[in-house]
Amino acid sequence: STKIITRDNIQLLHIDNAFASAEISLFGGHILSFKPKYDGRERLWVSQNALFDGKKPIRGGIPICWPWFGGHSGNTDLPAHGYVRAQNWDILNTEESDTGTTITLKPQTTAGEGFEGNAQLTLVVHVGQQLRIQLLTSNLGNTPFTFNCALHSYFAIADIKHCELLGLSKQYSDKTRSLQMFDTPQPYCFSEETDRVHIEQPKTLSIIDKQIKTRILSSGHDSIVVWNPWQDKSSSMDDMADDSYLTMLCVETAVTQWQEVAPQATHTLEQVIK
Ligand code: TA6
Repeated sequence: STKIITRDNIQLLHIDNAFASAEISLFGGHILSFKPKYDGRERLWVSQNALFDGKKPIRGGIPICWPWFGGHSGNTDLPAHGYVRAQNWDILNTEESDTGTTITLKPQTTAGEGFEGNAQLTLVVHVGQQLRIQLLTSNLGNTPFTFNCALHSYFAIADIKHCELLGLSKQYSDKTRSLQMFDTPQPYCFSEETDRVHIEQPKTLSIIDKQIKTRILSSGHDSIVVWNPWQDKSSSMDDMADDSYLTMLCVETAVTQWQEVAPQATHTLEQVIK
């Protein structure tokens, strides 16, 4: 079943079926919750101080970064991670099947300052035993365009200090150390602010958190971004509590290197959460 509920200034689509429950904010096309029925464990993290004012991107869940990732390369006045996560989206279709519920959404416009392409953006969310998110970028024009995108997923964990990330092996670019390259640590544990772009395309990643495993399957990506703000940054962000960093970890399936889309072509970025 699906129903629309209102929270502050935002409409939330609540999905409940035999396999799982989920919640998607129509502001930002922003998944906020995914809870499989078999274990009842919430996979996603949303800040207790998140704003639902329909203006500021919600802190947590799965922000849709599009049509750029991070700061805009040409204009620092433009919003970080593009502009569709701060727009209202519309539901194009809702389908119930014997594997779950599929919701198709799109932003009210894909045009915005800082991007010239004639694009169509579609988010397809399948809520079943697993959560499957597909972000499709189509080129409706007759000239190619380049873009970035990311599924900037915030995972709920019991304790960042007893958590390990499996599946990355190449060097990464460290945003906390002037983008210098470092070897991926084995085991990959967390003890300080972490903001890393791993330019590699693992199909499967696992977060092991006090023996609880969350699996993340990716495709259509060229990078995996790993972020934990740690204590000082957590305290400095008005939509995070001082101790927020202890129970969240961002593992983002991303296209951070410029991706070209030819006329009439479609790029699909996919993340599956188990
Ligand atoms: O996850 C990587 C990152 O770009 C970090 O540098 C940090 O800024 C994070 O995204 C959150 O960005 P936001 O604009 O949502 O506060």
